[in-house]
Amino acid sequence: MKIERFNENPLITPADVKPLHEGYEVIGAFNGGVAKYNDEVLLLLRVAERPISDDPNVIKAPVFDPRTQTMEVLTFHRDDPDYDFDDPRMIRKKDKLDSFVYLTSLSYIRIARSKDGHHFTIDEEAFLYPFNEYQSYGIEDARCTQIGDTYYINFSSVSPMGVCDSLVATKDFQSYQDLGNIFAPENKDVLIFPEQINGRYYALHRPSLKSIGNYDIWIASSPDLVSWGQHRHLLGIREDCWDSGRVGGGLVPIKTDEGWLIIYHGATPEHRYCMGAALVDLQDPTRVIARSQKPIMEPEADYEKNGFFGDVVFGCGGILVADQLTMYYGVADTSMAGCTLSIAEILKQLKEVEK
Ligand code: MAN
Repeated sequence: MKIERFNENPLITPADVKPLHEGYEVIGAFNGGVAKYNDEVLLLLRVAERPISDDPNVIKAPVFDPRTQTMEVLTFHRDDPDYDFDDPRMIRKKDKLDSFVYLTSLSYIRIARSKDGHHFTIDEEAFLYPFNEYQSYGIEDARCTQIGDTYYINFSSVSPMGVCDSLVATKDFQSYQDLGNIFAPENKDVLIFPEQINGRYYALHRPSLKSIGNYDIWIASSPDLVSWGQHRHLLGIREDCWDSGRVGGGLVPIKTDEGWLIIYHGATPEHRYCMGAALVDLQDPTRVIARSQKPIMEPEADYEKNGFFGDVVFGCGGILVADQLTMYYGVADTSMAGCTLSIAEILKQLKEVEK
């Protein structure tokens, strides 16, 4: 697969973003959903801010209270025997290592704007900042689907109640209408299809299962984008494969003559994140036609392999012009990068699998 990474990569790094909070540092500007708005490309950046700690033995956890609009900062010591600090993203209880009790940063969504798709200016203010009790640990990983002149933006809302997926609608990227939580915890990587299919809206989603089952991609449909049902399993993890640990939707599904092209991320249990592709039926998107054996993109560049959480390419959106897809993707849970791919080539690779 021929991928042209932008020469300017990484396009946006934490150093380009001024923290909103005094005494905080920006440690991530990544996993940005993508919109084409008027003559600009917008990236809905996930900005992660962390309280500065001058003592390496002290780890801090920010928690936002949306009712009082105040931030509380909890302090932990690395030598505390009850807690595990091995994963820099979170603080876990030693007796419950499969989940976290606190995150070490708080994320929110800030917009980066560009006329040429390569050089971005970052808004001074947040676009989506935690606004309810489901978001006291932050708002993460926005995806954006344009339907008519409305942009539907969904994202992870994180709190002690879990990670759910929430939806807002905007027409101007200044104000938004809150449409509530569309998928209950734990669910991530929701991607709303850009048009109705046989009178219903469709979305990919990724429940994260604890007792039985895997981190697989499901598909649901809705009459109104708010109530989702008719859930079906769509794409599972594959043993001994690059996507053996977890899979989740990446870009808004792309309509092609051969079917809806699903560009998704897959990771190993060791958390190496690649991008892959699948094709589902145009009339019945619950039917999988083909799926790539090999990833279409792997972490190779230095900025993809090294960072806050290395070995991650995480596509969240793209802009399509004729056959050329410009994909914007988060790298190493740190920065944003861009690349171009050919849709025809992706389809060709998928067809080779069918044979
Ligand atoms: C995972 C990672 C983190 C994220 C939490 C909560 O641990 O994706 O980056 O903050 O989940 O969503």
